[in-house]
Amino acid sequence: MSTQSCSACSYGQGIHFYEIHFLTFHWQGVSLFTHEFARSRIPQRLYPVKMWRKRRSCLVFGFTVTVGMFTVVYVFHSNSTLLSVPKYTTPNPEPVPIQREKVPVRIDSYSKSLRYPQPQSLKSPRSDVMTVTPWLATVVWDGTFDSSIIDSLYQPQNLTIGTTVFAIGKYTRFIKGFLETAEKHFLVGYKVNYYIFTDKPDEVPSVALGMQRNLSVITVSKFFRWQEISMRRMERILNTIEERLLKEVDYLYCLDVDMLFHNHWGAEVLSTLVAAIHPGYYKNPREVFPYERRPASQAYVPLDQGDFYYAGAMIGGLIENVRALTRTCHQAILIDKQNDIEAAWQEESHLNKYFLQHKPTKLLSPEYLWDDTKPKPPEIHFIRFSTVLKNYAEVRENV
Ligand code: UD2
Repeated sequence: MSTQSCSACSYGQGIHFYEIHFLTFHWQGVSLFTHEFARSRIPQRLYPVKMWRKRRSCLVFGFTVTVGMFTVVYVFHSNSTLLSVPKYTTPNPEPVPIQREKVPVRIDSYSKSLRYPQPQSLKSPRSDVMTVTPWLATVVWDGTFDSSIIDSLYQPQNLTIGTTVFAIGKYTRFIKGFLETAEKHFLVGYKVNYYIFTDKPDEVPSVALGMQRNLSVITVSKFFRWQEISMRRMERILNTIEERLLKEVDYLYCLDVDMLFHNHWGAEVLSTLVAAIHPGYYKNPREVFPYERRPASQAYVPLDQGDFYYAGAMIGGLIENVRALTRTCHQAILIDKQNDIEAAWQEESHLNKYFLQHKPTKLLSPEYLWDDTKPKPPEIHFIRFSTVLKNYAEVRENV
Protein backbone atom coordinates (compact mmCIF):
# COMPACT_ATOMS: atom_id res chain seq x y z
CA MET A 1 0.00 0.00 0.00
CA SER A 2 1.25 3.47 -0.79
CA THR A 3 -0.02 7.05 -0.59
CA GLN A 4 0.71 8.96 -3.78
CA SER A 5 -1.04 11.11 -6.43
CA CYS A 6 -3.36 9.19 -8.62
CA SER A 7 -2.42 9.45 -12.26
CA ALA A 8 -5.75 7.97 -13.39
CA CYS A 9 -7.78 10.66 -11.67
CA SER A 10 -8.92 13.86 -13.34
CA TYR A 11 -9.78 15.67 -10.14
CA GLY A 12 -7.84 18.88 -10.69
CA GLN A 13 -4.97 19.74 -8.40
CA GLY A 14 -6.63 18.60 -5.14
CA ILE A 15 -4.64 16.45 -2.73
CA HIS A 16 -5.68 12.78 -2.83
CA PHE A 17 -5.87 11.33 0.67
CA TYR A 18 -5.44 7.62 1.29
CA GLU A 19 -4.89 6.56 -2.27
CA ILE A 20 -4.63 2.83 -1.83
CA HIS A 21 -2.49 0.70 -4.04
CA PHE A 22 -2.52 -2.89 -3.00
CA LEU A 23 0.67 -4.31 -4.53
CA THR A 24 0.47 -2.85 -8.07
CA PHE A 25 -3.25 -3.25 -8.31
CA HIS A 26 -5.22 0.02 -8.32
CA TRP A 27 -8.57 -0.68 -6.79
CA GLN A 28 -11.10 1.63 -8.38
CA GLY A 29 -13.67 1.46 -5.56
CA VAL A 30 -11.24 2.74 -3.03
CA SER A 31 -9.99 5.35 -5.38
CA LEU A 32 -13.56 6.60 -5.81
CA PHE A 33 -13.86 6.96 -2.06
CA THR A 34 -10.70 8.98 -1.83
CA HIS A 35 -11.93 11.31 -4.52
CA GLU A 36 -15.18 11.83 -2.70
CA PHE A 37 -13.37 12.41 0.53
CA ALA A 38 -11.16 14.94 -1.12
CA ARG A 39 -14.13 16.74 -2.54
CA SER A 40 -15.65 16.88 0.92
CA ARG A 41 -12.68 18.96 2.07
CA ILE A 42 -13.56 21.71 -0.42
CA PRO A 43 -15.44 24.58 1.26
CA GLN A 44 -19.16 23.89 1.64
CA ARG A 45 -20.26 27.09 -0.08
CA LEU A 46 -19.19 25.59 -3.36
CA TYR A 47 -21.62 22.63 -2.90
CA PRO A 48 -25.32 22.45 -2.26
CA VAL A 49 -26.34 20.82 1.15
CA LYS A 50 -28.15 17.88 -0.48
CA MET A 51 -25.13 17.03 -2.47
CA TRP A 52 -22.94 17.29 0.64
CA ARG A 53 -25.12 14.71 2.50
CA LYS A 54 -24.92 12.35 -0.42
CA ARG A 55 -21.22 12.77 -0.48
CA ARG A 56 -21.06 12.17 3.30
CA SER A 57 -22.71 8.74 3.03
CA CYS A 58 -20.24 7.91 0.31
CA LEU A 59 -17.52 9.02 2.64
CA VAL A 60 -18.72 6.73 5.47
CA PHE A 61 -19.04 3.83 3.07
CA GLY A 62 -15.57 4.38 1.66
CA PHE A 63 -14.10 4.74 5.11
CA THR A 64 -15.66 1.42 6.22
CA VAL A 65 -14.33 -0.35 3.13
CA THR A 66 -10.86 1.03 3.76
CA VAL A 67 -10.78 -0.09 7.40
CA GLY A 68 -12.01 -3.52 6.28
CA MET A 69 -9.25 -3.67 3.69
CA PHE A 70 -6.62 -2.80 6.28
CA THR A 71 -7.93 -5.50 8.58
CA VAL A 72 -8.00 -8.17 5.86
CA VAL A 73 -4.48 -7.33 4.68
CA TYR A 74 -3.17 -7.27 8.25
CA VAL A 75 -4.72 -10.65 9.12
CA PHE A 76 -3.46 -12.25 5.90
CA HIS A 77 0.02 -10.93 6.41
CA SER A 78 0.32 -12.11 9.96
CA ASN A 79 -1.39 -15.53 9.67
CA SER A 80 -1.60 -16.72 6.10
CA THR A 81 1.06 -18.98 4.70
CA LEU A 82 -0.19 -17.85 1.30
CA LEU A 83 1.03 -14.32 1.65
CA SER A 84 3.54 -14.46 4.44
CA VAL A 85 7.23 -15.29 3.85
CA PRO A 86 8.46 -18.23 6.03
CA LYS A 87 10.01 -16.90 9.18
CA TYR A 88 13.78 -17.22 9.71
CA THR A 89 14.65 -19.67 12.42
CA THR A 90 17.75 -19.45 14.54
CA PRO A 91 20.05 -22.39 13.68
CA ASN A 92 20.54 -24.89 16.47
CA PRO A 93 23.87 -24.66 18.21
CA GLU A 94 26.66 -26.92 16.88
CA PRO A 95 25.99 -30.47 18.23
CA VAL A 96 28.36 -31.23 21.06
CA PRO A 97 30.31 -34.48 20.42
CA ILE A 98 29.54 -37.14 22.99
CA GLN A 99 32.58 -37.75 25.15
CA ARG A 100 33.02 -40.46 27.72
CA GLU A 101 35.25 -38.31 29.83
CA LYS A 102 36.70 -34.83 29.68
CA VAL A 103 40.41 -34.98 29.04
CA PRO A 104 42.05 -31.55 28.81
CA VAL A 105 44.04 -31.11 25.61
CA ARG A 106 47.27 -29.20 26.10
CA ILE A 107 47.52 -26.30 23.68
CA ASP A 108 51.34 -26.43 23.57
CA SER A 109 51.26 -30.06 22.40
CA TYR A 110 49.03 -28.93 19.52
CA SER A 111 51.25 -26.06 18.43
CA LYS A 112 54.31 -28.32 18.62
CA SER A 113 52.62 -30.96 16.46
CA LEU A 114 51.65 -28.34 13.88
CA ARG A 115 55.31 -27.68 13.02
CA TYR A 116 56.60 -30.43 10.77
CA PRO A 117 58.34 -30.78 7.39
CA GLN A 118 56.06 -29.96 4.47
CA PRO A 119 54.75 -33.02 2.58
CA GLN A 120 56.21 -33.06 -0.94
CA SER A 121 53.68 -33.62 -3.74
CA LEU A 122 56.34 -34.84 -6.13
CA LYS A 123 58.24 -37.02 -3.70
CA SER A 124 57.08 -40.32 -2.26
CA PRO A 125 58.29 -41.03 1.27
CA ARG A 126 59.21 -44.60 0.26
CA SER A 127 60.13 -45.75 -3.22
CA ASP A 128 61.13 -49.33 -2.32
CA VAL A 129 57.74 -50.57 -1.09
CA MET A 130 54.04 -50.27 -1.94
CA THR A 131 52.47 -47.59 0.25
CA VAL A 132 48.98 -47.58 -1.24
CA THR A 133 46.90 -50.46 -2.61
CA PRO A 134 44.96 -50.36 -5.91
CA TRP A 135 41.81 -49.66 -3.83
CA LEU A 136 43.58 -46.73 -2.16
CA ALA A 137 44.14 -48.20 1.29
CA THR A 138 47.35 -47.09 3.00
CA VAL A 139 50.09 -49.62 3.64
CA VAL A 140 51.86 -48.49 6.80
CA TRP A 141 55.65 -48.58 6.59
CA ASP A 142 58.26 -46.70 8.54
CA GLY A 143 58.87 -43.30 6.93
CA THR A 144 55.32 -42.89 5.61
CA PHE A 145 53.82 -41.16 8.67
CA ASP A 146 54.63 -38.65 11.37
CA SER A 147 53.54 -39.86 14.80
CA SER A 148 53.19 -36.33 16.19
CA ILE A 149 50.62 -35.47 13.49
CA ILE A 150 48.82 -38.79 13.95
CA ASP A 151 48.65 -38.27 17.73
CA SER A 152 47.42 -34.69 17.36
CA LEU A 153 44.50 -36.12 15.37
CA TYR A 154 43.64 -39.14 17.51
CA GLN A 155 44.51 -38.16 21.07
CA PRO A 156 41.88 -35.41 21.44
CA GLN A 157 39.22 -37.99 20.52
CA ASN A 158 39.67 -39.76 23.87
CA LEU A 159 39.41 -43.16 22.24
CA THR A 160 39.30 -46.51 23.98
CA ILE A 161 41.09 -49.31 22.17
CA GLY A 162 40.27 -52.89 23.11
CA THR A 163 42.79 -55.70 22.62
CA THR A 164 41.84 -59.37 22.78
CA VAL A 165 44.43 -62.08 23.45
CA PHE A 166 43.83 -65.79 23.97
CA ALA A 167 46.06 -67.77 26.30
CA ILE A 168 44.70 -71.29 26.57
CA GLY A 169 46.52 -74.31 27.94
CA LYS A 170 50.24 -73.76 28.02
CA TYR A 171 49.98 -70.42 26.20
CA THR A 172 49.50 -68.60 29.52
CA ARG A 173 53.30 -68.50 29.68
CA PHE A 174 53.29 -65.88 26.90
CA ILE A 175 51.02 -63.37 28.67
CA LYS A 176 53.75 -61.71 30.76
CA GLY A 177 56.06 -60.89 27.86
CA PHE A 178 53.15 -59.77 25.71
CA LEU A 179 51.79 -57.37 28.34
CA GLU A 180 55.14 -56.01 29.52
CA THR A 181 56.26 -55.14 26.01
CA ALA A 182 52.80 -53.83 25.05
CA GLU A 183 53.00 -51.38 27.95
CA LYS A 184 56.21 -50.01 26.43
CA HIS A 185 55.19 -49.82 22.76
CA PHE A 186 51.51 -50.56 22.10
CA LEU A 187 49.36 -47.44 21.72
CA VAL A 188 51.20 -45.67 24.51
CA GLY A 189 49.30 -42.56 25.62
CA TYR A 190 45.93 -44.09 24.67
CA LYS A 191 43.24 -45.70 26.76
CA VAL A 192 43.70 -49.45 26.26
CA ASN A 193 41.55 -52.29 27.62
CA TYR A 194 43.19 -55.72 27.46
CA TYR A 195 40.81 -58.69 27.39
CA ILE A 196 42.65 -61.92 28.24
CA PHE A 197 40.68 -65.08 27.36
CA THR A 198 42.00 -68.06 29.28
CA ASP A 199 40.99 -71.36 30.83
CA LYS A 200 43.46 -70.70 33.67
CA PRO A 201 42.66 -67.30 35.20
CA ASP A 202 44.99 -68.04 38.13
CA GLU A 203 47.94 -68.08 35.76
CA VAL A 204 47.40 -64.54 34.50
CA PRO A 205 50.44 -62.70 35.91
CA SER A 206 50.22 -59.35 37.59
CA VAL A 207 51.79 -56.77 35.28
CA ALA A 208 52.05 -53.07 36.16
CA LEU A 209 49.79 -51.16 33.77
CA GLY A 210 50.07 -47.49 32.86
CA MET A 211 47.43 -44.84 33.42
CA GLN A 212 44.17 -45.40 31.57
CA ARG A 213 45.10 -49.00 30.84
CA ASN A 214 42.91 -51.80 32.17
CA LEU A 215 42.85 -55.57 32.05
CA SER A 216 39.90 -57.97 32.17
CA VAL A 217 40.25 -61.73 32.45
CA ILE A 218 37.55 -63.71 30.64
CA THR A 219 37.40 -67.37 31.63
CA VAL A 220 36.68 -69.75 28.75
CA SER A 221 36.75 -73.51 28.38
CA LYS A 222 39.54 -75.32 26.58
CA PHE A 223 39.26 -77.15 23.30
CA PHE A 224 41.51 -80.13 22.91
CA ARG A 225 42.86 -79.43 19.44
CA TRP A 226 45.05 -76.36 18.82
CA GLN A 227 43.22 -75.88 15.51
CA GLU A 228 39.93 -75.57 17.37
CA ILE A 229 41.44 -73.22 19.97
CA SER A 230 42.75 -70.95 17.24
CA MET A 231 39.66 -71.13 15.03
CA ARG A 232 37.01 -70.67 17.71
CA ARG A 233 38.51 -67.28 18.63
CA MET A 234 36.19 -65.78 16.00
CA GLU A 235 33.10 -67.03 17.82
CA ARG A 236 34.34 -65.98 21.26
CA ILE A 237 35.40 -62.53 20.11
CA LEU A 238 32.03 -62.06 18.39
CA ASN A 239 30.09 -63.06 21.53
CA THR A 240 32.19 -60.77 23.72
CA ILE A 241 31.77 -57.86 21.29
CA GLU A 242 28.00 -58.28 21.47
CA GLU A 243 27.90 -58.83 25.23
CA ARG A 244 30.08 -55.91 26.26
CA LEU A 245 32.71 -54.54 23.88
CA LEU A 246 30.28 -52.49 21.79
CA LYS A 247 29.74 -50.42 24.92
CA GLU A 248 33.33 -50.43 26.14
CA VAL A 249 35.62 -49.67 23.18
CA ASP A 250 35.82 -47.67 19.96
CA TYR A 251 38.40 -49.84 18.17
CA LEU A 252 39.30 -53.49 18.66
CA TYR A 253 42.61 -55.22 17.84
CA CYS A 254 42.75 -59.02 18.16
CA LEU A 255 46.31 -60.29 18.55
CA ASP A 256 48.16 -63.58 19.03
CA VAL A 257 49.66 -63.91 22.50
CA ASP A 258 52.93 -65.64 21.58
CA MET A 259 54.32 -62.31 20.39
CA LEU A 260 56.50 -59.47 21.70
CA PHE A 261 56.52 -55.75 20.91
CA HIS A 262 59.94 -54.29 20.12
CA ASN A 263 59.19 -50.82 18.75
CA HIS A 264 56.45 -48.20 18.45
CA TRP A 265 53.06 -49.67 17.44
CA GLY A 266 50.90 -46.55 17.65
CA ALA A 267 47.79 -44.79 16.44
CA GLU A 268 48.96 -45.02 12.82
CA VAL A 269 47.37 -48.51 12.92
CA LEU A 270 43.88 -47.11 13.57
CA SER A 271 41.38 -47.34 10.74
CA THR A 272 37.96 -48.75 9.86
CA LEU A 273 39.16 -52.25 8.94
CA VAL A 274 42.80 -53.23 9.36
CA ALA A 275 44.74 -56.26 8.11
CA ALA A 276 48.40 -57.24 8.52
CA ILE A 277 50.40 -58.55 5.57
CA HIS A 278 51.84 -61.93 6.51
CA PRO A 279 55.66 -61.77 6.81
CA GLY A 280 56.05 -65.10 5.04
CA TYR A 281 54.34 -64.24 1.76
CA TYR A 282 54.70 -60.54 0.94
CA LYS A 283 57.14 -61.21 -1.92
CA ASN A 284 55.24 -64.13 -3.42
CA PRO A 285 52.80 -64.32 -6.34
CA ARG A 286 49.20 -65.08 -5.36
CA GLU A 287 49.33 -68.62 -6.77
CA VAL A 288 51.60 -69.70 -3.94
CA PHE A 289 49.60 -68.08 -1.13
CA PRO A 290 48.41 -70.79 1.28
CA TYR A 291 44.74 -69.90 0.74
CA GLU A 292 42.16 -72.64 1.06
CA ARG A 293 42.01 -74.14 -2.45
CA ARG A 294 39.21 -76.68 -2.07
CA PRO A 295 35.94 -75.36 -3.51
CA ALA A 296 33.99 -77.30 -0.86
CA SER A 297 35.20 -74.89 1.83
CA GLN A 298 33.67 -71.48 2.48
CA ALA A 299 37.23 -70.13 2.57
CA TYR A 300 37.96 -71.20 -1.02
CA VAL A 301 39.97 -68.77 -3.14
CA PRO A 302 40.76 -69.69 -6.77
CA LEU A 303 44.37 -69.53 -7.98
CA ASP A 304 43.82 -66.41 -10.07
CA GLN A 305 42.41 -64.34 -7.21
CA GLY A 306 43.79 -62.64 -4.12
CA ASP A 307 45.55 -59.41 -3.20
CA PHE A 308 47.87 -60.23 -0.30
CA TYR A 309 48.18 -63.09 2.15
CA TYR A 310 47.08 -61.67 5.49
CA ALA A 311 48.18 -62.98 8.90
CA GLY A 312 45.64 -64.38 11.33
CA ALA A 313 47.65 -62.99 14.26
CA MET A 314 46.22 -59.47 13.87
CA ILE A 315 42.82 -58.17 12.92
CA GLY A 316 41.61 -54.73 13.84
CA GLY A 317 39.36 -51.79 13.18
CA LEU A 318 36.31 -50.00 14.46
CA ILE A 319 34.36 -52.24 16.81
CA GLU A 320 31.36 -52.52 14.43
CA ASN A 321 33.61 -53.61 11.56
CA VAL A 322 35.41 -56.21 13.65
CA ARG A 323 31.99 -57.45 14.74
CA ALA A 324 30.93 -57.89 11.09
CA LEU A 325 34.19 -59.66 10.27
CA THR A 326 34.01 -62.11 13.19
CA ARG A 327 30.33 -62.81 12.50
CA THR A 328 30.95 -63.66 8.82
CA CYS A 329 34.03 -65.79 9.56
CA HIS A 330 32.28 -67.62 12.40
CA GLN A 331 29.28 -68.41 10.17
CA ALA A 332 31.60 -69.69 7.42
CA ILE A 333 33.46 -71.87 9.95
CA LEU A 334 30.12 -73.36 11.11
CA ILE A 335 29.08 -74.16 7.54
CA ASP A 336 32.44 -75.84 6.94
CA LYS A 337 31.94 -77.84 10.13
CA GLN A 338 28.51 -79.03 8.93
CA ASN A 339 30.18 -80.06 5.67
CA ASP A 340 32.94 -81.80 7.58
CA ILE A 341 35.74 -79.67 6.21
CA GLU A 342 38.34 -77.59 8.04
CA ALA A 343 40.11 -74.85 6.09
CA ALA A 344 43.85 -75.23 5.48
CA TRP A 345 44.86 -72.53 8.01
CA GLN A 346 41.69 -72.54 10.10
CA GLU A 347 40.36 -69.03 10.84
CA GLU A 348 43.31 -67.45 8.96
CA SER A 349 41.92 -68.98 5.73
CA HIS A 350 38.44 -67.58 6.42
CA LEU A 351 39.97 -64.23 7.27
CA ASN A 352 41.77 -64.14 3.92
CA LYS A 353 38.52 -64.91 2.10
CA TYR A 354 36.80 -62.12 4.05
CA PHE A 355 39.48 -59.54 3.18
CA LEU A 356 39.28 -60.51 -0.47
CA GLN A 357 35.57 -59.65 -0.43
CA HIS A 358 35.74 -56.76 2.07
CA LYS A 359 38.91 -54.83 1.32
CA PRO A 360 40.71 -53.52 4.40
CA THR A 361 40.98 -49.74 4.70
CA LYS A 362 44.52 -49.95 6.11
CA LEU A 363 47.22 -52.59 5.75
CA LEU A 364 50.06 -53.03 8.22
CA SER A 365 53.38 -53.85 6.59
CA PRO A 366 55.34 -56.84 7.93
CA GLU A 367 57.13 -54.42 10.32
CA TYR A 368 53.97 -54.70 12.41
CA LEU A 369 53.92 -58.49 12.43
CA TRP A 370 57.24 -60.15 11.87
CA ASP A 371 58.43 -63.74 12.11
CA ASP A 372 61.66 -63.95 14.07
CA THR A 373 62.77 -67.09 12.29
CA LYS A 374 63.51 -64.87 9.25
CA PRO A 375 66.47 -62.51 8.84
CA LYS A 376 65.50 -58.80 8.72
CA PRO A 377 65.48 -57.60 5.07
CA PRO A 378 66.49 -54.00 4.14
CA GLU A 379 62.90 -52.82 3.53
CA ILE A 380 62.07 -53.57 7.16
CA HIS A 381 63.57 -50.62 9.08
CA PHE A 382 62.15 -51.68 12.43
CA ILE A 383 60.60 -54.87 13.67
CA ARG A 384 57.76 -53.61 15.81
CA PHE A 385 55.98 -56.83 16.85
CA SER A 386 57.14 -60.39 16.24
CA THR A 387 56.54 -64.02 17.12
CA VAL A 388 58.22 -65.70 20.06
CA LEU A 389 60.22 -68.72 18.96
CA LYS A 390 58.43 -71.68 20.47
CA ASN A 391 58.54 -75.42 20.49
CA TYR A 392 55.19 -76.24 18.91
CA ALA A 393 55.28 -79.87 20.05
CA GLU A 394 55.77 -78.74 23.61
CA VAL A 395 53.21 -75.89 23.86
CA ARG A 396 50.35 -77.22 21.78
CA GLU A 397 47.65 -79.57 23.01
CA ASN A 398 48.03 -81.90 20.05
CA VAL A 399 50.60 -82.28 17.31
C1 UD2 B 1 49.32 -68.99 12.73
C2 UD2 B 1 48.83 -67.58 12.87
C3 UD2 B 1 47.71 -67.56 13.90
C4 UD2 B 1 46.58 -68.46 13.51
C5 UD2 B 1 47.11 -69.87 13.26
C6 UD2 B 1 46.02 -70.71 12.64
C7 UD2 B 1 50.49 -65.89 12.46
C8 UD2 B 1 51.70 -65.17 12.97
N1 UD2 B 1 49.92 -66.75 13.30
O1 UD2 B 1 50.01 -69.17 13.97
O2 UD2 B 1 47.20 -66.27 14.06
O3 UD2 B 1 45.97 -67.97 12.34
O4 UD2 B 1 48.25 -69.87 12.40
O5 UD2 B 1 46.39 -72.01 12.53
O6 UD2 B 1 50.05 -65.65 11.39
N2 UD2 B 1 46.32 -70.49 21.22
C9 UD2 B 1 46.22 -70.79 22.58
N3 UD2 B 1 46.46 -72.06 23.00
C10 UD2 B 1 46.80 -73.07 22.14
C11 UD2 B 1 46.92 -72.77 20.78
C12 UD2 B 1 46.68 -71.48 20.35
O7 UD2 B 1 45.92 -69.94 23.38
O8 UD2 B 1 47.01 -74.20 22.62
C13 UD2 B 1 46.03 -69.14 20.77
C14 UD2 B 1 47.16 -68.17 21.11
O9 UD2 B 1 46.63 -66.91 21.32
C15 UD2 B 1 47.99 -68.19 19.87
C16 UD2 B 1 46.94 -68.30 18.79
O10 UD2 B 1 45.91 -69.10 19.34
O11 UD2 B 1 48.76 -67.01 19.79
C17 UD2 B 1 47.41 -68.89 17.47
O12 UD2 B 1 47.98 -70.17 17.66
P1 UD2 B 1 49.49 -70.48 17.27
O13 UD2 B 1 50.31 -69.29 17.56
O14 UD2 B 1 49.91 -71.75 17.84
O15 UD2 B 1 49.36 -70.66 15.73
P2 UD2 B 1 50.54 -70.44 14.64
O16 UD2 B 1 51.81 -70.13 15.31
O17 UD2 B 1 50.56 -71.57 13.68
